[in-house]
Amino acid sequence: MTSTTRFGEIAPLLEGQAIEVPSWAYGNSGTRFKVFGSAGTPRTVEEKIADAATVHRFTGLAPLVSLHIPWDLVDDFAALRRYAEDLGVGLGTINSNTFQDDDYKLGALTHTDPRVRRKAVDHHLACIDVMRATGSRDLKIWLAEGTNYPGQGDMRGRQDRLAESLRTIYDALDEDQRLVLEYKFFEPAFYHTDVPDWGTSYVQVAALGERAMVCLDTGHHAPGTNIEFIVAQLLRLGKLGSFDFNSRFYADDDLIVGAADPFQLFRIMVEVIRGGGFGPANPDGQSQVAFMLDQCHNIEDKIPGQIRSVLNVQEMTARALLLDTDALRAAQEAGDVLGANEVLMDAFYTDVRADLAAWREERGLAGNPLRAYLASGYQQQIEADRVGGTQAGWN
Ligand code: PSV
Ligand code: MN
Ligand code: MN
Repeated sequence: MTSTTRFGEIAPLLEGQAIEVPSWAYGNSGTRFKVFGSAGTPRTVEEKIADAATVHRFTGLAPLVSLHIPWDLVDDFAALRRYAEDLGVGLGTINSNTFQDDDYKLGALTHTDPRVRRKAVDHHLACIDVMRATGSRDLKIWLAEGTNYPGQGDMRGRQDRLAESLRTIYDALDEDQRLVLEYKFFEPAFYHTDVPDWGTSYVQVAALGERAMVCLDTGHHAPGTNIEFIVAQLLRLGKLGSFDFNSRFYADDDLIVGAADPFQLFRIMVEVIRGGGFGPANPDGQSQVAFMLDQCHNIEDKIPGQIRSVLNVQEMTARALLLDTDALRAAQEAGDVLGANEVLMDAFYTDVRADLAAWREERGLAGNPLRAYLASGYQQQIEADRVGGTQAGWN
């Protein structure tokens, strides 16, 4: 069978693919050495959402925008939701932020001082109120907490306090809301981190209940980590809540997903599909796994960077869907080591770009969304309109 025939078979499965884009990807960002400004940077939350809606308009792949609080704090979140919906997108995951307040220098949800812990918990309760107004399903928690020196803190006591704080937050969620706990192996704490790995995140969310799950940020692992194994395990346990997709060469680089290692993204998508994490899981059509991006565009333009990112996810999803699972299973069961590997590599090496372009055109989208965006005049327009402003939020 030709790859085009096979593509025709998997094309319907691509239909509802939804990738959440992060509001902060549209702002200026950089390293601790320098943040380069870029023309046309959004001055308000509304402008970030308008840029995100533009990514969706050109790709049909990004119907939700994830917000970070307080970077995206506004007076009226219900009005912000209407504004987004008028532009054809919804508001997605709400990210809490306990990493930019002096009170949290030694911890937030884990702090020894009950006053600081209460303040951090209250911030999450405020985020849940935001979710009610925005219609968001997921509260995403990433904690910058840990210690820099052996002996500095009681690691075990910190786990206990974390569990207690998370319990209060989880109990405040509505029935249709979820909590996703993100892990990261180091940074900004360097000796120990309170939620460093999927195991710790799993232990903490498993204690909370069904609607608490793990968030896997692809950039948050040591070099050489087999991330697709973690994906398989979490799906097996029913605990993979969401992805923060990005690419890394060295640490938490936050580069365009699929740029550093498209093969890894393919392998991850193979396990997502194998584990039932792809496609609608609920009657409302929402997937159990939220496919978010968590990226920054330090030197490239933001909107084209986001367009490239969502296309990369779609491309590796299509290749993963092309995997001949019957042939793979037969080879695996026959102990045909190289045969099994060949089946997998055949799918990975299948060039789906022309098929995807045709698929887009059938849906009234441009075959090449990146070129279409660059030719649309939107970039020139925002560069002219947003002169002299300061960027929204803080990253
Ligand atoms: C932390 O490195 C992280 O991955 C978390 O998801 C934060 O919310 C995000 O980056 C901030 O850019
Ligand atoms: Mn992240
Ligand atoms: Mn990160």
